[in-house]
Amino acid sequence: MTRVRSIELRLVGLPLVRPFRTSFGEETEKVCILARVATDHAWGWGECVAGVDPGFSEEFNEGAWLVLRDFLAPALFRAGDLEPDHLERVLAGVRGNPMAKATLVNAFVDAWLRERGESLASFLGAERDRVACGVSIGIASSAGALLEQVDGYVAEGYQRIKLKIEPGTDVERVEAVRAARPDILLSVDANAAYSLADVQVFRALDAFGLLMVEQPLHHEDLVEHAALQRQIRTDLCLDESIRSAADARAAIELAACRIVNIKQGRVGGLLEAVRVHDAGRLAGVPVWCGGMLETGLGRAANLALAALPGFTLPGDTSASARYFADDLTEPHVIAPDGTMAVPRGPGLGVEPRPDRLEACTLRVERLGPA
Ligand code: OSB
Ligand code: MG
Repeated sequence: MTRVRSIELRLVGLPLVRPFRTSFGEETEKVCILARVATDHAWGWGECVAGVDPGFSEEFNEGAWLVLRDFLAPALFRAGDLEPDHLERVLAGVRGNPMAKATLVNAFVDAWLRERGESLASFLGAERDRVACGVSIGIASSAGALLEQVDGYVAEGYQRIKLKIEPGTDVERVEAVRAARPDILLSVDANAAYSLADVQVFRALDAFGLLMVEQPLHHEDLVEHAALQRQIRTDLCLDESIRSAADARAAIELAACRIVNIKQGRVGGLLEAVRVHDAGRLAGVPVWCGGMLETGLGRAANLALAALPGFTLPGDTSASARYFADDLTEPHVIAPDGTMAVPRGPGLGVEPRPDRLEACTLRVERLGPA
């Protein structure tokens, strides 16, 4: 049993190496909340995957900060002695808000594992010590600029390239990349920018041998995704639509997708992420580890998760250099074969570098028992 003694919330900002544009917005800087949970014998870190605005989901940094400070942290303090198994019940008095919840679930699990000297990967049930990596490329200013980025990432070894798409340039961009790179594993991510009236776009994309089309339609509409899946050959993958293992089971049951993107932060943390993985595995549905442009802290959690046996497709688990010139942690690096090492030390197995953490900090608030 382990008691939470104090929690420090910290807003950090790190410039991205290049702007990341999706169908729902553009980011030039990664700004996110980190929670550091102190137990009697350890610290644990959790990174919140919410962004500056509620563009990807309803959650956003300033809202998540209040939910953490005024509801979730007090619930953890009131709970007293805890095991990882108790966490979600303790936080269940807050409806929704999976990204805020994930921050504390992951931070507590990290501290609890550090106290015991066990790695996160081993705790979650990882079976690999390296994971296959892909990369997600934002919407580029031109087809030429996109091809240049694709060439760079393929040269670095990335095993799968994902292109962000939006209405208007979708088919021509995919066609250009496919013509230049006939043999790569290629997928697209629409971030819910389309409707069922756009079925001809997805029929056209069927010609390019894509590994998958990620989240084409509205995040709340599983039935429409099932209707689209029936009309195209390419496998659909859901991201925004899957906020829990229950959502994953519903999507699979409805045949709304044939692949699931698991982002631990989007589903309420690492424990629920394992249940989504288990639901996929039981149904024979491949899963892969998504990303939210996390710093090296959040990416360490993703790497541990991606080492579970059901993660059979390369994830958006890219190297630090793909995001930041100077990461918060020691950099995660990609090997020429397109794999990255799963951290093996206690807990997350990585820490923020103190000087870098200070330099990136925008705000800190310390919380304790009432
Ligand atoms: O939809 O997968 C997405 C980043 C931010 C928000 C949503 C998404 C993404 C990515 C990048 O595609 C994944 C990564 O490299 O972290
Ligand atoms: Mg996505």
